[in-house]
Amino acid sequence: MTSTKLCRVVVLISGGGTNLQALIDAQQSGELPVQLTAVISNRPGVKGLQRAADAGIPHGILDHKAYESREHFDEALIQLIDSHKPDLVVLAGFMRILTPAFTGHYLGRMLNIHPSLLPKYQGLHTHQRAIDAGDSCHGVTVHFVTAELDGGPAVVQAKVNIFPEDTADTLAQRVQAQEHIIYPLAVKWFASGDLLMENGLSLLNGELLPHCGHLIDHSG
Ligand code: NHR
Ligand code: GAR
Repeated sequence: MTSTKLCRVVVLISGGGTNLQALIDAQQSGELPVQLTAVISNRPGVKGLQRAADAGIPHGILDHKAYESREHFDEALIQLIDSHKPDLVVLAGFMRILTPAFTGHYLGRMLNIHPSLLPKYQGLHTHQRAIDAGDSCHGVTVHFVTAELDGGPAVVQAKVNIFPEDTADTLAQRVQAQEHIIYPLAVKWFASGDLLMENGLSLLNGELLPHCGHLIDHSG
């Protein structure tokens, strides 16, 4: 991307949309020079759609239940997303596994935020799994999306403590506070052209990022 044209960002959600809100807030305060072009939810009636409406961002629903297969849903989703001509697709609490055809189409221009210190705890229920394993720290990772679920190259990771009295809910709150900082940061890096995926690896300012991405460490 060059600075002459704003990076067009389409955000996919399935729920509350607090990460979407963090992007909206960063954009509105001038910290995040992008155009939030559209918000798409696979679930009707979620709070994230109201957040988009309140911010004046075009938004729509593509209900996966109306499609007979993942392949058909993903084809329709590609059509809808591409009608907004995005430079970047952002998964923000999007809860449907995507087919290789979909991830291939947006390879190198789609990010996800996953609530664990990847490669630990891919998939769901990450906070409870970290507590059950007796881990002393946990966190969140922004990564490029590839066909491998939660397996694409990491961009940035924030690490927090787990305390003995933590429940999945208290831990999720601590992690989510970090999500709302690192996702706007990663999107800003991409939009400025500083962040690229090349040969399956993340590059920031031409330098290979470490395996966990750029690390922000609040643990210890
Ligand atoms: N798709 C691919 N190919 N690669 C990734 O890295 C993806 C992806 C789709 C979504 C987000 C992800 C996460 O951060 C994500 C990354 C949903 C599930 C899941 O099991 C797993 C991982 C993620 C999102 N979804 C169930 C399904 O059958 C449905 C669960 C539900 O609807 O509540 O798709 O963790
Ligand atoms: C976030 O904590 C995000 O990391 C997580 O869901 C929450 C969505 O919150 N994502 C996943 O678990 C992906 N499988 P939000 O809708 O308020 O942004």
